[in-house]
Amino acid sequence: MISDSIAAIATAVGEAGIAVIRVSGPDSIVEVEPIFKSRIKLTEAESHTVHYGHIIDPRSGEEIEEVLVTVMKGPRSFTTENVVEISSHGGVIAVTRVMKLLLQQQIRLAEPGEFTKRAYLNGRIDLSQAEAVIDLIRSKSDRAFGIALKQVKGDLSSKITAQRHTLVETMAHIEVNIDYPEHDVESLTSTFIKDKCSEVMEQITNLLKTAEEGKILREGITTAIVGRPNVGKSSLLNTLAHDNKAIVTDIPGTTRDVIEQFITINNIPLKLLDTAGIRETLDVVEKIGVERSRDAVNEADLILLVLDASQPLHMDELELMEQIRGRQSIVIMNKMDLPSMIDIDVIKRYFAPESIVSMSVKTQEGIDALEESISRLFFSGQLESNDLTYVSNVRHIALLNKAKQSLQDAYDAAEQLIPIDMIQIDVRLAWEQLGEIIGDTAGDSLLDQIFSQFCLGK
Ligand SMILES: Nc1nc2c(ncn2[C@@H]2O[C@H](COP(=O)(O)OP(=O)(O)OP(=O)(O)O)[C@@H](O)[C@H]2O)c(=O)[nH]1
Ligand SMILES: [Mg+2]
Repeated sequence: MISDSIAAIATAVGEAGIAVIRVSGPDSIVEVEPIFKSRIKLTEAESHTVHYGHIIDPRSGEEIEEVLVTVMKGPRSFTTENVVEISSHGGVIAVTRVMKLLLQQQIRLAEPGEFTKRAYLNGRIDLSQAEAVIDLIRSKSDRAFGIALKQVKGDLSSKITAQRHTLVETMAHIEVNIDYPEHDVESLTSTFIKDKCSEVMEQITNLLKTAEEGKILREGITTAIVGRPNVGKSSLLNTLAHDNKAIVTDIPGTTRDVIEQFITINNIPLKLLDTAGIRETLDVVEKIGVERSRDAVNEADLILLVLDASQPLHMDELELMEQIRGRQSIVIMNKMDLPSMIDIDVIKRYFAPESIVSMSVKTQEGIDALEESISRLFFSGQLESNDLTYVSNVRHIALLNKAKQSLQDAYDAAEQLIPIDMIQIDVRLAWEQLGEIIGDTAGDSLLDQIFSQFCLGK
C-alpha cells in the first residue's frame, strides 16, 4: 500500500495570478498542518472546504506566503487519497518558498504523472483512462479534447470490458467441455466458439475504424504546402493561420526552410508545413531547402500543391503532379485575380475535379472552398456526430490488432476442428491482450513508461 505523501506544483511555472501546489498521501493533511496558520486546524476541517491563512516556517513562526488551502479527504479526491491543494501567489519565488517547506515535512517531490498513477494504483481509474488524461492535457482542438474526455470517463474501458466478458463466457463454455467430455457435442462447441469470436472481432474492427481519425484529431494532419517558387505558398500559410509567420516577397526562393504552424479548420487540426519552392538551383542553401521540401512531400498526410494560374505550367510542376498523383492532395490554382495562363485540362488529367480549387490569396477568394475540400477529405458526415468511441492511442491500437489476430486464430482452429483445449489458448490470449489496454494485465515497466509521459503535478 502507498504510505508516503507527494507534492508538486500543479500549475505551469512562470508569472501568473496564482499557482497551485498539490499534496497527496494518506497523511497529507496531518503533514501540512504544522506549516499552515489559520483560524481553523487543518485536521479538523471538513472535506472539500477552502481555508484562508499563511504558510509559516514551523521553527521560527515566520510567515512565508499568504495562501488559500483546499482540503479533500479520500476517497473523494483525484488520487482517492487525502489531498491538500495550496493556492499561493503566482511566480517562481512564492511557489518555491512553499515547496521548500513542504519538502521539509515528511513529503517528497512527486514524479511526473505520479498523481494520476496513484489514481490508477488505487483503482479509481484504469490504464486507458489514465492515458486519456495525457491526451486531455495535450489536445489541440475541441474535438480531440472531447474524445479524450469521453475516454477519461471510461468510454473505451466499458467497451473493452464488455468484450472481455464475452470472452470469459466463451472460455467457461470451453472449460466445461474440456472437463466433461461425456457431454461432448464437438460441432456445437465449434459453432459457438466461431460465433463468439466473430462477435468480438466485429466490435474490435469497429473500434479500429475510428483509430485513423482519432490519431488525426490528436496529432493533427501533417499538411505540406508545396510548389514552384513565388506561387504564393507562404502567403497561403499566413492566410490560413491568420498570422504573418512566413516571409512573403516577390523574389522567387524566399522561403528556405520548412516553417511549421498548427491551425484548425472546422475543428480539424492541421500541422501546416510551408516549404521552399521546388526548382533546380545552384544556391547551396536553397538546394538544402528544396531537399527538405521533397522530404515534406513524402511525409505529409495531405499535400496542398500550389500553382500560379497566371503562368503556364512548368516542367517541374508536371513532375510534381506525377509524383503526388494518388496521394491525398488538393491542387490550388492561385492568383486567379490575374489573367489566367494555366492549362486546366492538363491538371484534370492528374486530379479529380473536386480536388482542384481555384483561388486568390490576394483577394481571399476561394479560401472557403479550400477549407471545405479539406474537411470533406477527412471526415465523412456520419463521423461529425460525437457519440463514437475513438481509439487514438498507438498502444491501444496495437493491442486491439493483436487481440483480433488471436481471435482469428481461434476461429480458424475451430473451423478445422482442432482440439478445443488448443483453441482455449488463443481465446485466453485475446482476453489478456484486451486486458492490457485497461491495465488489468500490465507490467511495471509499462506503467513507468506510460506515466513518465506526464507533466509534473498531474
Ligand atoms: N496577384 C497575386 N499575387 C499573389 C497572390 N498570392 C501571392 N501573391 C504574391 O506572390 C509573391 C510570392 O508570394 P509568396 O507567398 O512569397 O510565394 P512562395 O510560394 O512562398 O515563394 P517562395 O518562398 O519563393 O517559394 C508575393 O509578391 C505575393 O504577394 C495572389 O493570389 N494574387
Ligand atoms: Mg515562401
